[in-house]
Amino acid sequence: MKERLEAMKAEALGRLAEASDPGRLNELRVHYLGKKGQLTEILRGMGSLPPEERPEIGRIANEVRAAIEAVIAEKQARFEREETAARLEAETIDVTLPGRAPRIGAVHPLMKVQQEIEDIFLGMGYAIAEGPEVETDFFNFEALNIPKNHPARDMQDTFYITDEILLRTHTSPVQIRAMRAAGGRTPLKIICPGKVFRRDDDDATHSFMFHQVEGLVVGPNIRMSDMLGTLLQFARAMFGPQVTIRQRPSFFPFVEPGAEVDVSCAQCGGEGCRMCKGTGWLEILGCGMVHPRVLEHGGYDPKEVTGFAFGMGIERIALLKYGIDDIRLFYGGDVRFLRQFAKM
Ligand code: 2NL
Repeated sequence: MKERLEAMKAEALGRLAEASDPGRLNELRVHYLGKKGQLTEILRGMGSLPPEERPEIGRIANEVRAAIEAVIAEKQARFEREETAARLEAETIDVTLPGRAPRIGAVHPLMKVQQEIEDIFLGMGYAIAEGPEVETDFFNFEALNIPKNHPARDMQDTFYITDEILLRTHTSPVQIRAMRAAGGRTPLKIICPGKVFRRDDDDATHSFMFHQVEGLVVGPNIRMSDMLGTLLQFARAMFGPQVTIRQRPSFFPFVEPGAEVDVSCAQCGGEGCRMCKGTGWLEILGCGMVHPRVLEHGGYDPKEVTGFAFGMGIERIALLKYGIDDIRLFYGGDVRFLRQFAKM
C-alpha cells in the first residue's frame, strides 16, 4: 500500500508538472484527491491492514496529499499571476494619447438675433416681458380690437384648442397683460420676444411657428416721432450705422395710424440689387400708434396717455441679416448650417 501511494505520488507530480492551464490542474486535483479519486480509492484498502501499520500508512497518505496540494497551489498561483500580467499587458492605456475634444455647441442663429434685438432695446431702457403661448380669445384678439368677424380669427389662420383657447398668433397678448399688470403706471417700455403660431403651409418664407419681437411704449405725450426715432436707432444698431428707414402707411386693427417700416438695403446701399429686388428697400417691421380701445383694454385712459407699438418677425430679420433665403433652414437642425453661426 505504501508502494501504491508512492507510485501515485510520483505519477501525480509528473502529470502536474506538465499541466499547462488551470482547467487541467483542476482535472488532476479531482482525479487524485477528489471524493472518488485515486487517494480515496487506495485508502479504502486500509481496513484490511493490520492495525499497527495503519498510522504509518495514514501519515504517508497525508504527506502524499499535502505534496500534491502544494504543487497544485503553487501552479494555481503561477497561472493567476500570468493571467493578471497578460490582462495588464492587453489592457494597457496610453495616457499620453491626445484626447478627443468634445464638440462645442452654439447659440441658434434665431436666438442670437433675438438676443441682439433684446440688447438693443435694453440699451434704450426697455424691459423684457414674457407670457403664455396658449392664450385666450380675449387677450389674443378681443383686447387688440380684432373684431369677431375678422379674417385673422378664422379657423384657417389660427390654431384653436377650444372656442375660447388658442395658440397665440402674435406676442401682443403679452403686452396687454403687461399693461394691465402696470395698473396705469407710466412710462411703460417693454419688448415681448417669443414663439407665435399661424395655420400656414410651410414654405421658404412661412412657418406654422415662428418668432416675434413686439415692442410697446405707453406714456404721456408719446408721439409718432418717438416711434420713428426709436426704430431708426434700432435699424442702425441692427444693420449698420449707414442705413436709413422709411415708413409706408399700413393697417393693423390695434394701431391708428399704422405703418410698415423699410430699411435701406445694407447690401447695395439703396442702389438696388438681388437682395432688395432692385428697390433699394427691405421691409423689416410693422408699427403704429396704439389704438385708444387697446389702451383702454390695457387699463389706461387714452385721454391721458398715448403709445406706440411695433412688431417684427425674428426669422425675417435673421434672413435679411445673414442673407439666407429659406426659413426652413432654421428649423432643420442641420449642423452644417448651424455651425456657420457658431463663431459669429
Ligand atoms: C408685424 C406687425 C405690429 C403691433 C404689432 C401692438 C401691440 C399692442 C398694441 C398695438 Cl399691445 N400694437 N403691436 C403693432 C403694429 C404692428 O406687428 O408685421 N409684425 C410681424
